[in-house]
This record gives sequence, C-alpha cells and structure tokens, in this order.
Amino acid sequence: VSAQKPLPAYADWKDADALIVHSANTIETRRAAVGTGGITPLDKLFIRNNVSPPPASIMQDPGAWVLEVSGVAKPRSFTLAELKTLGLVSVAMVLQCSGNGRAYFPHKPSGTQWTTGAAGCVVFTGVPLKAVLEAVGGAQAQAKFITGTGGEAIPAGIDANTVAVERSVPLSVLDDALLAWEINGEPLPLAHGGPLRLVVPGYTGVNSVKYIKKLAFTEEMSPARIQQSSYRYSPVGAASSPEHEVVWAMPPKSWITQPSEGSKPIQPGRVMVTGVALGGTSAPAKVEVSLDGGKKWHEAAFVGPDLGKYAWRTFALIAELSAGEYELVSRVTNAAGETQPEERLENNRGYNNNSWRDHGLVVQVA
Ligand code: MSS
Repeated sequence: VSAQKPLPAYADWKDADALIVHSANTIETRRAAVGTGGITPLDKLFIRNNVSPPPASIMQDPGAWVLEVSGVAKPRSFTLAELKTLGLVSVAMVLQCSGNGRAYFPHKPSGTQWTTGAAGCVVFTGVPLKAVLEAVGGAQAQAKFITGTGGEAIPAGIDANTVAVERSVPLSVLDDALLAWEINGEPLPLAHGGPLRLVVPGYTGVNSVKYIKKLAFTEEMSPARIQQSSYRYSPVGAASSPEHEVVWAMPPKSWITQPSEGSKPIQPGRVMVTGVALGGTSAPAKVEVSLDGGKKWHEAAFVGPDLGKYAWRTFALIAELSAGEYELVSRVTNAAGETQPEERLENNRGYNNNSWRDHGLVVQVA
C-alpha cells in the first residue's frame, strides 16, 4: 500500500480515510465512502480546482464579498449581505466533475484519473439567480449566456484567458440556477467555493463557478480557454476547439457503491448491494442491478426521500451470494425515458463517462 498524499491545508478538515488525494487540487471520494443516506457528508465530498484556490483570507468577512453584475438593464455590484435579502432557495443536487470516470477510458485521456468519486449529492442554499436578475432590471436583449468568473487572482504577466476559471452556460438554466452561500446546512467553505458560488443544477461541476466575483449576461461565450477549448467533446486523438460541443448537461448515470471496494472477499450469504443513481436533467425513475455483468437484471429499490430531479438516490438490492466471483453493475433510467448506456461516449479528454459496464464492481465471495 503506497502512502497517501496528505490533505492540503485548505481541506485539512476533511476525512482523509474517505478520500483519494490525487493532488492538492484533485481529491476523490472512495467508492464505498459516499454512504447510503443520499446526501454526501461535506468531509467526504470530492474537490476539484483547476488552479489553486484563493487564500483563506477571502473567508474572513463573507458578508462583505462583492459580486459584480453586468449585461443587465442596471449593472451594479452586490455584497453577499445584500444578496441574502433578495430571495432564498435550496436545491439538492449532484455535483459531479466532467471528468468523473475518466480512468475507465481505454485510451488513457490526460487529466485526473477519477474513478467513481468525483461526485457527491449535496444541498446548496442561496438566492435564485432569477431574483438577482429581477433586482437589476433583467438581462440585456442580446444575452444568450450566463457567464461566471471565479475569484482566483490572475498572476501578473499572464494572459487571463489561459488561466481564468470563467464559464458560460445557456440562459435557459436561469429557472434553476442559484448563487449559493450554504452547503448541507453549513456556510460554504473555501474548498467548495465560499463565500459565494454559482450553482447550475443538472450540469457538470465545472459550470458551477466557485468564489464567483463576476456574473455577466452575455451575447457570446467566455473567451477563456476553459470555455473555448477545454471541456469540449472532441474525437479521440483530436485536440478540442470551439467547433466541438461544450460539456454542459450531465447524462443519467449510476454505479454500485457497496459491498466493499472489491479487494477483500466477502462472506457467502445475504449481501446488501447498494449504489447511487442520478437522472441528469430529469429525475432517476428506475434502477436495475445485475450480479453477472449485465446478463440478468433485477429492479432495485430506491432508499430514502426523493429530493427532486437533480439529486441522486441511493438504491439497494438484497442478493443471496454463494462462493464465486460477481460483476456487480447498475443502470438507471430517468423520467425522460433515457437509459444509462452500456458504452461510454468516446471523447479525447474523457468527459461524462456514464457507461454502466465501465463502472462495474467485481467482488469475490469466499
Ligand atoms: N470554480 C473556480 N472558481 N475554480 C475552479 O477551479 N473548478 C470547477 C468547479 N468550479 C473550479 C470552479 C470544477 S472542474 C469542478 S468539478 C467543481 O468546481 C468542483 O467543485 P468542488 O466543490 O467539489 O471542489 Mo470538473 O467538471
């Protein structure tokens, strides 16, 4: 067993045993550590930063954090304290990195080799984006996108477009998007984008800009590299560019979380097989489990409350397992009738892997 890298200072409050530290900016939840309660505990939630996070000092006086709003009838700035008076909403939702499941692509895409754990289900609380837009008299007529800029300082002498975390999402997300300052009932910590974060339910993690300092209603997408060329679906072997489709919405996906990480054999007899299932942009409606790599499927039961279409649901199936090897896989069907596919959508950087086969868990019963 190789020694685990230590947690970085900004995340030293996390549960190290539940996490795989790929680097100081890329920390994954172990498969079995998401638990079965539905909501992912904050100390076990994954972290992904494209560049190092801002200093902890930005959390000293959260109420004084300033957000600049432009591309609207009455452009202005708001402090977080002011935003807190405009409206209040909570949404339970899956936060999942675009590259989650990258490790299963056979062509070994560059980037963090995430397996199942660059994902969690959390409750964000904040102000509906709509309420903010109303307070500034609505978006300019030409607006097609909502563009958020992260609060990382751009080092002197560097072209901002090469490093800025600035993402654009279509204006159509307006009904569900929010600016959040709370997660799972706690003030949003720096690691997850505190003091203030743009949250876009149903979209991959990169679209939810942390420590947001600028919100713009724009005619064009951001010129930043992270929008123009990264996070695009390009064919394997081809560098991505603006002509390729942007990584925005998440497809339906599920995976088995227990029993075990597959290393130690489990006892023969009754085994509780559990997992998590997300619908993407519509609710998870049905989930099936196979114990033999997809030959025979059994409908599993959803566990716990239905927290809305953007949340994942834990599922469970009781299985009677005699000695042998089992390939446990699951597949979800969402309310729109889309079923999680057997095969991944091949793409150069390894985004949005939702193949049920790739996420299987092989267990030995002995
Ligand atoms: N934001 C900012 N500002 N920065 C950075 O770096 N990243 C991304 C998001 N946002 C960033 C941001 C990503 S990419 C992700 S996933 C997310 O975030 C994560 O989250 P958390 O809280 O978990 O850490 Mo992939 O698609």
